[in-house]
Amino acid sequence: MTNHWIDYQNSDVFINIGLNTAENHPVSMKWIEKAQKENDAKLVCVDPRYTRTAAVSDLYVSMRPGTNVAFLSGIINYVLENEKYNEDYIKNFTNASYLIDPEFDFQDGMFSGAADVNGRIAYDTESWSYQYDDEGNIKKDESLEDPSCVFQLMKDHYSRYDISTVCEITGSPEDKYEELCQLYTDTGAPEKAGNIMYAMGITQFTHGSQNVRSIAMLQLLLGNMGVAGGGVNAQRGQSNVQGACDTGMLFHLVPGYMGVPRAELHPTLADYLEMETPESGYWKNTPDFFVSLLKAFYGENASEDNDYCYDYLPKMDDKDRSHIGMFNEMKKGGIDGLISWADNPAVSGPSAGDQREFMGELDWLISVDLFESETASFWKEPGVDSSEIKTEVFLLPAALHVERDGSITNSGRWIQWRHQAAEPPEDAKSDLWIADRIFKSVRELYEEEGGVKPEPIVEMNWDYGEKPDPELVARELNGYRTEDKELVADFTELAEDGSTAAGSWIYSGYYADDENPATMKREPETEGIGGHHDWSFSWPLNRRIIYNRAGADPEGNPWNPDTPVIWWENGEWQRNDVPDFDASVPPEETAESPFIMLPELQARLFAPGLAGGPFPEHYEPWESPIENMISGTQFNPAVREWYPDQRAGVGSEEYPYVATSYRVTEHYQTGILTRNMPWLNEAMPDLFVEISPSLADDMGVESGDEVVVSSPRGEIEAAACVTPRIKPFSVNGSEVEMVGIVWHWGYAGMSTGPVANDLAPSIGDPNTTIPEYKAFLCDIRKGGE
Ligand SMILES: Nc1nc2c(c(=O)[nH]1)N[C@H]1C(S)=C(S)[C@@H](COP(=O)(O)OP(=O)(O)OC[C@H]3O[C@@H](n4cnc5c(=O)[nH]c(N)nc54)[C@H](O)[C@@H]3O)O[C@H]1N2
Ligand SMILES: Nc1nc2c(c(=O)[nH]1)N[C@H]1C(S)=C(S)[C@@H](COP(=O)(O)OP(=O)(O)OC[C@H]3O[C@@H](n4cnc5c(=O)[nH]c(N)nc54)[C@H](O)[C@@H]3O)O[C@H]1N2
Ligand SMILES: [Mo]
Repeated sequence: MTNHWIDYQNSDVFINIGLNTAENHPVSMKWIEKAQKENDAKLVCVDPRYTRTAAVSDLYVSMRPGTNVAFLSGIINYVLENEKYNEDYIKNFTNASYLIDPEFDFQDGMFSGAADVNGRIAYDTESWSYQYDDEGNIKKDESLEDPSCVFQLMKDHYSRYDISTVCEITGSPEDKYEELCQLYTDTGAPEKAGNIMYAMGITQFTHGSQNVRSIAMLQLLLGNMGVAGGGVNAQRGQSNVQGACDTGMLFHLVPGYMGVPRAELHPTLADYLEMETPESGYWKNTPDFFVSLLKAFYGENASEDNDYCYDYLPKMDDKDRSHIGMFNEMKKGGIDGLISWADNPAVSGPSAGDQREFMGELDWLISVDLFESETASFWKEPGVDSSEIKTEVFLLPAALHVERDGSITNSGRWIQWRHQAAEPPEDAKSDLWIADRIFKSVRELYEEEGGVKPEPIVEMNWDYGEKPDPELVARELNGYRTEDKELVADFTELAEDGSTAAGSWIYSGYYADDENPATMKREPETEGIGGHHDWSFSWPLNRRIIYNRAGADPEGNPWNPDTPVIWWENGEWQRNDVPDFDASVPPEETAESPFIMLPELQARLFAPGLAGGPFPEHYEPWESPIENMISGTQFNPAVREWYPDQRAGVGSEEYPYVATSYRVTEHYQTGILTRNMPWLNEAMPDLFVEISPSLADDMGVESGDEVVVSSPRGEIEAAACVTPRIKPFSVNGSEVEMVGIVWHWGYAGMSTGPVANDLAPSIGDPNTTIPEYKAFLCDIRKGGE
């Protein structure tokens, strides 16, 4: 999130797109309702079905699953055609005026530079470059009129997304869609703040990254970034999913959002630093952060002479290490053992039935969990012959989050400490304790027995005490001077000469007082736009609204004087937040450089770095009932198809319905936590799928009847819930019916049911590989016969 939940009280209009705030993110709902009730703010809900969020919204607009790019592109086109953008903002703060290589082109759904590499489109991005003058400066046209400038290219690209074309694709009612366009684009007025919130109904697609990009572009055009009540706000998932990403849980990143080194590209530390460090922008400090990370990992063993033990760090090879890629490798017998830690892929993974089968190729599997999940018990799933499975399975009982100390980081980037409230039962131990034991035992084995390469383990810096102390982990995350172990005050103190160590640079400063982070006193609140800087710590630097230079105009006047973030007055910067720029200089020196994390220092309306294209383009999901109406390119050409034979073809007669999947309040994820609670099972006892009254009529089923849902990957039985909250979509003149699937069940625990993900396809976004859980094809028929 660029902003945070309490800041929602400053928003004028919200778009809730691809998430169900009322059910899945109830804490933020409170601040939306405050804005609605006290400031007459408007909430728009965009969702294929009428949710509980829709029920409290001021405007609900439906859309067919998997058409978010078209939906958002229509709003962008509306902004451009009706000149709703904040002109000052886009001229000064974005790359709207940059000239792009004249070779750049877009034809029939494909950008210039497309080349077929092993059956998949990999773009050569040379023609997506900026034009440079002789001195190496980017060429610009401040009038925004040059046909090669980003603004004109955008107008051209988006002119195809007029309201009626968009609604033909998305199946949205035109009147509601137009109402949304008007209401939301009014936040292009400088004093208005529009807030776009999203979650899995935006990301879980073969074009998920481009969906997010579309949101960012819309917010930039309207001048909604950096202001109070604005922002691009991903309501993150599980309570600490933000913290997990910050500390390196993603397969392609090390802690602090630096890329995992690649064997081929980065054989030495010097290669890595040279290629990964841009010449301008804040990332030019990458060497300080990366070397400090190596010092945290390898301690005194890391020195300049040995490249700070860079060779010990695992490197990425040409294998795909994403979830789908890992299971594909498992299928081929390429993986001996799996530690499934607080994870239940037997239910949560795409084409989960196949993934459970692939687990049988493992020699061993360790599940670290509170309960025996479907993953831990995959070998005794009903219908499976256990004698055929060679995998040895270990179950390590873990403590629940209230049974241990530690921090979690919420969607607003707030790092908050939690104290242990109860002792874990019996043998259950905290995850830190378990990790510590495993590490120390493995290290002991390497010390005693040697091995092919013991050094990366034996020389690792690992010292959190006998009974590992989470505060020592916190200390390391914060960072310290290696000489005297004194904590660094913030990441500006980190250095590339080995004199500092830091486990995740963005966290530097959160533990700096060496006090308990829960009770630490922070800067007092100033003017009061709801920053609450004295409560918890928000990375980076306790800044609550990032890119906040863009919250004031080039001269330093706040766009909205009622909710100023940082503004220039009486010859100095006044602040309601921690400045995201050099506040020792007057406004004119930062007027054209508010987006400090990019080398251009200005935000990208045109993004040359993204797989799939510099502008988002509508493609149908991998499986779709219709041909792409806007170009001849059916689905995102940049995706990797793992199992093409598992795809239902365009307009498939066998699988004519669009399936989507979602959550209910009463259950959590794969259900292991909640299906072991009798009272929650009573509230929500069985797996069900939601269908429209018209589809139910066609099928001759009523609510409560058993139905069978099938896809090329598998088949499940569920109870039908017939509800007018679901309606068919009118798409290009024909009706498309949707099947809404709740996915919280499996065969383990107290309440059992089929695994909905046996239906979902193993296909993902080319940038993130997040699977397309929210738009695929299925059939549904009456069951129990
Ligand atoms: N009670 C409860 N709360 C949870 C969780 C839980 O399991 N239970 N899980 C947590 C986690 S890890 C996460 S990631 C979040 C997820 O939070 P959300 O993203 O809010 O969760 P979902 O219910 O999966 O999906 C949200 C909505 O997307 C809609 N949708 C489907 N396809 C599309 C589409 O193409 N476009 C649009 N605009 N909408 C679409 C669905 O109808 C659904 O209402 O919730 C967190 N909170
Ligand atoms: N069809 C479909 N599939 C989806 C999604 C969807 O929207 N639709 N959403 C996806 C998303 S966003 C997510 S986040 C994933 C979630 O997928 P998973 O992470 O696999 O699902 P969880 O149920 O959260 O599983 C976590 C396991 O951790 C255990 N656990 C809980 N607390 C602790 C703890 O403190 N320590 C340990 N060691 N274990 C603990 C739980 O008991 C549970 O068994 O599912 C994905 N799958
Ligand atoms: Mo999630």
